[in-house]
Amino acid sequence: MVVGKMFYRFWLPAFLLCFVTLSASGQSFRVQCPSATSLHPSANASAPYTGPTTRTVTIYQDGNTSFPLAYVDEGGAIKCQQISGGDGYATMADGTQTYLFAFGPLSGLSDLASGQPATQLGSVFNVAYDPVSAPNGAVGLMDPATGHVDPRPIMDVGVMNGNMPAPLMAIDEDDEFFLTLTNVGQIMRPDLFEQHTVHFHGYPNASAFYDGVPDASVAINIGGSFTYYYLAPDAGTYFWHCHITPPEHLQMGMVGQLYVRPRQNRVPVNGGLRAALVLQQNDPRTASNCAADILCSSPVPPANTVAQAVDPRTSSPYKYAYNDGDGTTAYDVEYPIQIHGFDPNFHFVGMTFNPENFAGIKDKYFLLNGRSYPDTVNVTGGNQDSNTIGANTASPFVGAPTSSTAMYTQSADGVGRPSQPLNTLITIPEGGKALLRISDLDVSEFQTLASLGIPMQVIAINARLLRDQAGTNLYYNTNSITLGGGESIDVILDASDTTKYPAGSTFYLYTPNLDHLSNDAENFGGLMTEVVIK
Ligand SMILES: [Cu+2]
Repeated sequence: MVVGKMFYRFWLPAFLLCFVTLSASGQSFRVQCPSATSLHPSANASAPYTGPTTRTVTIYQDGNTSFPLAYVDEGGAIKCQQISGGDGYATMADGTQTYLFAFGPLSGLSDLASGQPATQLGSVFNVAYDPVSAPNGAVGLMDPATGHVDPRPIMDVGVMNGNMPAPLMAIDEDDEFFLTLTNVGQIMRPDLFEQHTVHFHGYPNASAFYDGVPDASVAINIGGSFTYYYLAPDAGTYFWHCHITPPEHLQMGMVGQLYVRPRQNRVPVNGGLRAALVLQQNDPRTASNCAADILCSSPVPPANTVAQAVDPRTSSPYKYAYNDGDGTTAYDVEYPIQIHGFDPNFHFVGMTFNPENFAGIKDKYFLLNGRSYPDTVNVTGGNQDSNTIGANTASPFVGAPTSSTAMYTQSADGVGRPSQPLNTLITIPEGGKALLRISDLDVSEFQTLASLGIPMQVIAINARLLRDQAGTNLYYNTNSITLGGGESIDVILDASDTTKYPAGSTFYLYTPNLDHLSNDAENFGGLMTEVVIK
């Protein structure tokens, strides 16, 4: 058969065009959030915890030889989240716009805009984002079965939409967490071909693939997606960050918060907390011999008969920071607080095309959840306390609520949005307790945070309950804590004495490093926030 010139002139380019169109139609952006796994036959399963269940699945070798595999089911659910890696801007408390290398939300947008974790159940995640009908769904999702996404909405939402800190993540112990990172590129730095990763700091990761350390694993290129998988480990306050050129990508803003709620939260009312902890210690998957292993995360208290109860302030069963077995880490409200610092000169150079002075990093903005005082206490679209989105009800994309005094940053479409969605206004119900999940990802400075008036009870450091091997609590009261980058501390502010801490009173969390109580040249601000009893 003779192939005529016409073939080359018309059909070959047409064929190549089809090929290019197919490749460009989003095949490189994918998302993964299965509706069922062996461990969680139903994506939304999260039953009260009364002990482990042993299950058996049949697995196949060579396609035909089958044998049973037994495993322990401790409950939990499948949780999913999608994030972008790229760039954006944040506005500092003195009004200065600062360039970021940053992660942005591609799911859970509505929850994030109201200060909530953006981590979702499969039933919420697997519905394509719509400002009204699915404000927490996955952006661009075309087909949950294949994970096919449309790249256009991904780019529309993801480009220049970095958040500081990065999108908040929270999972429950025993959850399976599918986290998709999509690299949308850095439009302000087209000379860069920066990869990004997710490093879940402190996660006992058996697989380098999901650890995000590029030297030992994979990194995500511009135009690509990768789904990280975690089986939620021991409860505690962790954090996450990009692991590409860490001093640069961390200083520039690729840092986020991540905490794991304990299995003990799922003990039904009247169920024994200590009994649940004993069951946990007998779980063959996470068993640790606490008599011999100093790394045992939650030694069982010697004797205790505390049962799960209903918290009169929230009318819900008590929540706990850890699997304590004795109820001592119960709290009414929780606030994730991430400490960070920005060097505006480094950020300016990071936006331009000049070499960065790594050894010369000198922070001038001292940040709690990406903001300095007084912006730390400004509420954007809502907050954890009210759990309402306020003026942002229709969509985080509608724009800035007119009632808010919080700093906003103009996005690529000209609309102002909070790129620092988390406030740090601690609101404690009268007679209640607040859990502060404090993490620090500052690159260059140690930071001290002090509490005036309400003592800080330190219950855990680096996601480990302070308890000796005999089960004795080693919690201590202090008025200040000091952290370096890469550390976390869990603190309970106990305002249960209503004589000392009556409704209507205000207290302060601030740094006694007095030069850190400033916003660059502005001599009032920095690492400070307010605690309000109401
Ligand atoms: Cu990065």
